[in-house]
This record gives sequence, structure tokens and C-alpha cells, in this order.
Amino acid sequence: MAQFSDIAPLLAEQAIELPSWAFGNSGTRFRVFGTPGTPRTPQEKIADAAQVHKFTGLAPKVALHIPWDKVDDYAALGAYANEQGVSLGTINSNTFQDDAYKLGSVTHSDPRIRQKAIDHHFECIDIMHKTGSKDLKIWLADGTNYPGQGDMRARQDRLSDSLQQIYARLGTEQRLVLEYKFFEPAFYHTDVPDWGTSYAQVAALGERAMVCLDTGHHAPGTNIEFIVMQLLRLGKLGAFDFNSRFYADDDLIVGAADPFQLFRILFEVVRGGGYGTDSGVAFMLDQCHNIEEKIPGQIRSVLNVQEMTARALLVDTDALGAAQSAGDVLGANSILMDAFYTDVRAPLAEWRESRGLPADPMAAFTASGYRERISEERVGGAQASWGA
Ligand code: AOS
Ligand code: ZN
Ligand code: ZN
Repeated sequence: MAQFSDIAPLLAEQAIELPSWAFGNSGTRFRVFGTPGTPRTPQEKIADAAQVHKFTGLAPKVALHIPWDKVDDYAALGAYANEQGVSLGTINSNTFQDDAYKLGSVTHSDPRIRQKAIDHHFECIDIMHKTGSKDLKIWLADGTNYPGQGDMRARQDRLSDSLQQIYARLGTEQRLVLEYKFFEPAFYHTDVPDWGTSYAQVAALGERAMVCLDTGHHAPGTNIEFIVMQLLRLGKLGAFDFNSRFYADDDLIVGAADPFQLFRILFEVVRGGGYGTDSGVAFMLDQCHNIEEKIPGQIRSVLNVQEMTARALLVDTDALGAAQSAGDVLGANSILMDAFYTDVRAPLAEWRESRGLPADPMAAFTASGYRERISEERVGGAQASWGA
């Protein structure tokens, strides 16, 4: 197995983008629970996200969601983020909260509604120019609930046409990443249900259109690391939305439900050249914290990704390759498992200290008094929820 000292420099290349919506109140359709100190504005969400970076050094960017993070002056918002020690990242569009989109957005049969959805993406691209964002992330709620309700083929054709118009509007440094999800909110068919559909759509657009893989968006039992391998092989893995799931799209803390799966995914990321500053794969979290505190929840999440990345980097790939070539089934498996079972928490604590970061980010955040300060300061005004 590789030594921790061998992989330490690589760990410095890790950057995990945080979703602004993780800092707002969240819940299920049964109840949204409030937390003292919850942000009321996009600025307060960014300030909270900056705490995660301050204590972990892992999360230099914050992804925004339009219109949840709508402001008058995006350049000023970007400057504010920089003052807090972070910068603005991916812009997420939203075509799922407007009555007009009940039967679809960019796939809608009514040209006026389709245009409204396309125009929303144009607005997102205008914002990206002001925030300096590279990626436009599109997740669509489009689909149908009953067989016969819609013409699936025509909807796919309209999707293709809409995406072409959006893609054509991007600046030369900007990318479109198309997220897939197998069901919900539509229950019979979804217009972008799987990686194959997303791949087919983005491949038709061009080089700067990529697939976004949300780890919670697959049927139980899906071999997600196979999809990671395939998309990297095809040069089309643009971004991750990391989270974990026990049942459906649970949006729980990444690595909480199945750390081994996270390890397997990250091993394929490393194996396929998807790790590191120049890899072109954006690591993002897409989580909601319903009952746990949000800033500690995000700290736990980025540390989980870091721990599994370190373990994935520790795999002795030469020995693994040799075992695979020799047909040594159990030997190959045990080489992978050796790395997975390596506890990297102590060396990572040392690694953090060597970089001027706290050995225990969670304890350092608790000791900082930030939680108490925002609980006192942020009274009045409406707390941000998962939406606005
Ligand atoms: C929805 O299920 C998708 O995961 C989206 O990426 C995201 O959660 C939503 O757009 C909120 O930003
Ligand atoms: Zn997502
Ligand atoms: Zn989701």
C-alpha cells in the first residue's frame, strides 16, 4: 500500500463546492424544522459556508441557486464571498417551483412555457458572467405521472432543442452540466432519468457540455462507480452532487449511509483521472440538513469525502494491476480492501496541522463561538429555507 506521506501533496488539490441551500432550513413534506442562527440572506449563507472552509481548508467555493439566491448586485456578492475567504461557484437553475412548469419546462409542448424556461437559463448565464462562475448546472423536474400523459419522444426532441439554445448562449469558458435522476417529482417517466440520456443529450451539444452525477439519483443496487468509470472514459463526467441515501433522494451527509460506496466511487475517480486541480470534474455537495446543525453537517461531509479520497489514493495500483493480470481474484480484492480499511483520521489531523488548520475542525468550530454569535445576531427577518 502507498504511504500517507506519498499522498499528502495530492490531498492539497481537493476542493469541494458547498451548496448555499444546505445552510437554510430544510425538512420533509411533513415538517421543516427551524434552527437558531439560520441565514436570512444569500450573504449569510455564504458567511456560513466560509466557516466550513476556514476550519477544513476543503471548501473554497459556494454554489448558488437561482432564484433562491437572487440579489441585485452579483459582482458585489462575489466580492463579499471573497472577503469571507471563498468564491462563488456553480449556478443552479430552477424550473421546478413555478406553476407554469407543472407539465414540464424545457420539454413543455407549449412554446411560451418552453421559452420561459430557456430565458431563465439565459438569466442564469448572465449571472455567471457577473459571478465568474464556470458551470451552469441543470436539473430538470420534467416528466409525466401516467402512461400516455405525454409524448416521450417529442419531449426528448424539445429537450434537445432547448439545451442547444442554452448551450449556444454560454461563454467560451463556461460549461453546461446536465444532472439526471431516475424519478421524483415525476413518477412514471422522467425526461433525464439516467446517465445514458444525459450523456446522449450533452454529447450532441459539444465539448463544454457534461454530465452531472448525483450519488442519490440511482435505483437501489446500482453500481455507481461503474457509471463514474464510464463517464470518465468517455470524457463526459463534469460534476458530482455528493450526498448519501438509504431509500430515495435522501440528501443525507455524504459517506454516512455507505462509506464503502463512497470509497469505491472515489477510487474510480482517481483511477480515471477525475481527481485533482486540472481534472475538470467539479466535486459538489447536494445535501439538506433536516435535523442536524448545518455548518457542522457540512464540516462532517467534506471530511468524509477527504477521508475516503485519502483511502482511495492509498490503493497500491501496481500491486492491484499485477493481481488482476494474474487472475488473483482474492488477492486483488484484498489489495483494494486494505486501503479501504486504513484509518486515515490521525494522519489527516496531522496533515491539517501542518497546513495551519485545526487538527479537529468540528471541535475548533464549536470553540469558535460562531454558532452563538449568529444565534444572537440573526433575529428577525425570514430564515432561509431549502427554497428561498
Ligand atoms: C434534485 O433532486 C437535484 O438533486 C438537484 O441537484 C438539487 O437538489 C436541486 O436543484 C436543489 O438545488
Ligand atoms: Zn443534485
Ligand atoms: Zn436530488
